[in-house]
Order: sequence, then C-alpha cells, then structure tokens
Amino acid sequence: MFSILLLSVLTGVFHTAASAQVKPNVIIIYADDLGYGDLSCYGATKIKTPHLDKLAGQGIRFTNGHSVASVCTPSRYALMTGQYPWRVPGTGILPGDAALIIPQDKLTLPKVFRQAGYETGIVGKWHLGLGNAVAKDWNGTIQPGPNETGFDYSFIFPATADRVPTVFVENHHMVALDPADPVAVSYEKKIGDEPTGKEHPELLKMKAAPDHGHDNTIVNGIGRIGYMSGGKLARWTDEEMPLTFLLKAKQFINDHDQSPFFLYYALTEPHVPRMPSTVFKGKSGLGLRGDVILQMDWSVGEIMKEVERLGIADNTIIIFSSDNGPVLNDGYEDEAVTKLNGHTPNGPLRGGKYSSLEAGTRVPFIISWPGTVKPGVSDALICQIDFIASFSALLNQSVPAANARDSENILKALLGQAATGRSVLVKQGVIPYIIKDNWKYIPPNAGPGRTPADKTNIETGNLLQPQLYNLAEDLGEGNNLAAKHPAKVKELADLLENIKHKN
Ligand code: NG6
Ligand code: CA
Repeated sequence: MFSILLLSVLTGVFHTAASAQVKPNVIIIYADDLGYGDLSCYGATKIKTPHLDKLAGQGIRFTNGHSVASVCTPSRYALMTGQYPWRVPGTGILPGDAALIIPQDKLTLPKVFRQAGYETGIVGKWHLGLGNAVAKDWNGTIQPGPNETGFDYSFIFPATADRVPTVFVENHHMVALDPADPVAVSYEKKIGDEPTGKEHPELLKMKAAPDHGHDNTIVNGIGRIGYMSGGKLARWTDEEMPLTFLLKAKQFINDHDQSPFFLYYALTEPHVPRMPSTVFKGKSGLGLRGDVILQMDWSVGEIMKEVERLGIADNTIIIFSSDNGPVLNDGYEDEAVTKLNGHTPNGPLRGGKYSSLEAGTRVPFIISWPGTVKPGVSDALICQIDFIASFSALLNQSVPAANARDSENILKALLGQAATGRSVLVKQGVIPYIIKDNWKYIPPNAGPGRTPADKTNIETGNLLQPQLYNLAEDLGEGNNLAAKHPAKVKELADLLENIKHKN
C-alpha cells in the first residue's frame, strides 16, 4: 500500500518535473471577426461569455494583443508564414475559388510543430486558397492546400461561410460528395439553374443587405457570394456547421492524446452569415450576432472540458484570439445593428474590421497553460505573427534564413515571464501603419473616412494628414498628436519605410 502510494507520488513528481521539458500540446482557437469588447472578460456587460472568462482566469489575458490585419486572409497568412502580408501581392481577402497562397517551400507554423515531432491538424475556416489555379476540379483531389503546408490532418471549409463552395474538405476531398451530382463553382457568372438571392429574395430565410454581394447562389436559404451548382448532399447547413467543426476538433484531440499535437481550430463565429444552431437562437437577447458569440464561447468550453476529461489539461496550451475586429452589418439583415442593445463590440477602441484604427486589429488574446503559466493580465505588445519564432524557440527548432522574416521570438511575454513583448509592430488596415512603444503612426491616406453608413459603417482611419496617437494615454485614438510631435512622426514614418524595404 505504502509503496504504491510512494510510487504514485514519485510518478507525479517525475511527471511534473518532466513536463517542463515535455512538449505541450498546443491548441489555437481562432475566432472570425470577434471584437476587443465582445467578451465579458474584456469588459462586455451586455453579454456573458463564461467559458472564455474561465480560460482567461486560468491563463493570461492580454490587453495589447494583435492580429496583423483588419481582415481575414492577410491575418491568417501572417499567422501561417510569419511574414507581413503587404510584402506579398495577392494576400487580400480571397474569393472562394482562389489558388493556394501559402508557399510550400517555406517554414509555416504547423511545420514548426511537425519538425518537433507533433501531429498537426487544422479544423475550421481556411481562406488561404486551394489548388494551383482558380480553375480546379472540386470533385477530385483538391491540392495543394493545408496538407501541403504543414498539416497532417485537415477538415476545413475553403474560404468564408458567406462564399461558395459551401462544403467541407477533408484531406484533399470534398466530404459527402455524390459523384452523380458534381460541384462546380464560379465567381464570374451564374452557373446551374438554381435561383439566386438576387432573382428570388422571397426564398431567403435571412435577407441579404441591398447591394452587398451576398445575393448569388442560395444555400440553406441564405444567399452567398459566388455561384455554385451540384453537391446538394455535400452542402453544409449553417446551423450544424460549427458543431461539425467542434466534433472534428474533439476527435483530433482524442486521436492524439498520447502524442504531442498542434491543433489550429479556426471558428466561423461571429462572421456572417450568423446562423447558430437552434438551441442558441434568441439566447443572447442581442440578435443572431450575440447568439453565435454564445455558441462560440460554448465551443471553447467543450474543448476545455475535453482536454480535462483526457487528463491532458496541464500539458496543453490553449490560445484564443481573433483574425480581425468586429463588424455589424457585413452583408445580411440579421439585426446585428438593431438589436445591439448597448453592447460595444469595439470596447473602448475606434474603428472595426477593415479599419486602420485599433479596433481593426487589437483583439481578444488569451493564453492558458495550467500549472506552467501563472494567471494574470499582461499589457505586453504581442502579435499572432510571432507564433512561428516563439514556438520555434520553445521547441528548439531553428528558423532558416529568409523564412518567417517578420516573426519575433516573444515567448517570454506569451508565457507571462516578461512584461514586454515587441517594441515595434507593423499592422495593416486600409494601409500598413506602425506602432512603437505605444506610439501609433498612420501615414496620410486618401479615401473616405468611413465606409458607407448603410453598409459596414466603420471609421476607416483614412486622413490626408499624418496621424499620431499615444495609445498609453489615448487608447480610443481621440487625440491626433502629429502636429505637436513632428519629430516623432518623422521617426515612425522613417522606421515604417525601413521595415517596408528591409530585405
Ligand atoms: C467582404 C465581404 C464581407 C466579408 C469579407 C471577408 C462584400 C461587400 N463584403 O468583401 O461580407 O465576406 O469580405 O471577411 O462582399 S473576412 O473576415 O473573411 O476577411
Ligand atoms: Ca475575419
């Protein structure tokens, strides 16, 4: 009896002692269009997100965490490659039939883990292109894609929930494809003989906003961007699509609970079209956008429960963040604006998705590693582009020259062992702009100061004069100090140019 007890105590000690070196599992949960103010742990009072609050409570809640860009594709490109997207043409928001834009001969985030002996998987939204060209056979082997850029396993949808093809692709193949009903996709012209949202708005269960582009092929009563035909069996229903991702994510975790794994779990919430499963409809009181945030929060809770159930919670890093900031009206009449009820998706920030102002790219950012990372709040400047260099450092992997060139090793900040992270960060809104030690400089830019009021209705950050903000004192970017501090403007403008032209 005594010896069994001793043995188990000793094993426990060894396990703890070893876990400092044992490779932790890593799960990145990546929301789509979630704002800095959308979670109760980030100050939201009109909505409660208990599972993310719990994750933040057991980990570090970062107040100064950033995506690279204020829209999806460039943020995800940077997360995968460690390179600023504005260096590479063609990294803007991709249509659903785009070719793969991630280089296959360069280091990527999943490759770092794979080299270190991890099993790597992606479940969820991809939006980085598939195949070698726009023209491709969706019914055959679809490649290159996630499996050629570092993932051993992939279960994705190709682009966004509002773009065709509205199907899942698992390791090169469309899921539930009926060969007798092949899928074709076009972003050029109508194909097939199905009604479109434009021709038959009476068939829609969620109206497309006027002149916003979401009125092409109707799938599951919702108009999409782009045209598709065929694949009736393979098309997802929006109410169950996030649940399918959750089940696949859990399955991946279960399949690899004995080996170190890296899971990139890319959620669709709260991106449009917002169509939660029935149990979440009406639950938030803030309309469907609030409801899908509750669904997203619940999914995070399910992942946390799963790693606890498997007994791997202490050795699993969970990172939660978002690819860009919030938007309300992004193409559908889903009451996101009318039912806001005083909720502030931006929190204290100006701007939103698409914008050069802070709400475009300053996002919720939580890291939990129970037993290793001490809970707390950090103001360190951190960015998703730094995952490659930082996890390479954690896992003793080297980064070859000319790879991940904009990624910095900020591991200490990510693990709460340092109060500061980066000193300088270039982000991308309408144009690239720079932050250095809490000073933010946006170069002069022509263009409207706001997107159209009847559409996304967001402050862009465009101004013909230079903008300089002191984010330490003025997080809401209310006070343009450019005229007062011309030397600071010059310093940051020069630095931005240097970084842009760095080889
Ligand atoms: C925009 C779409 C918007 C959304 C966005 C991509 C229009 C007018 N708007 O072009 O609805 O799909 O692209 O969002 O088409 S993202 O989060 O993937 O970047
Ligand atoms: Ca997005």
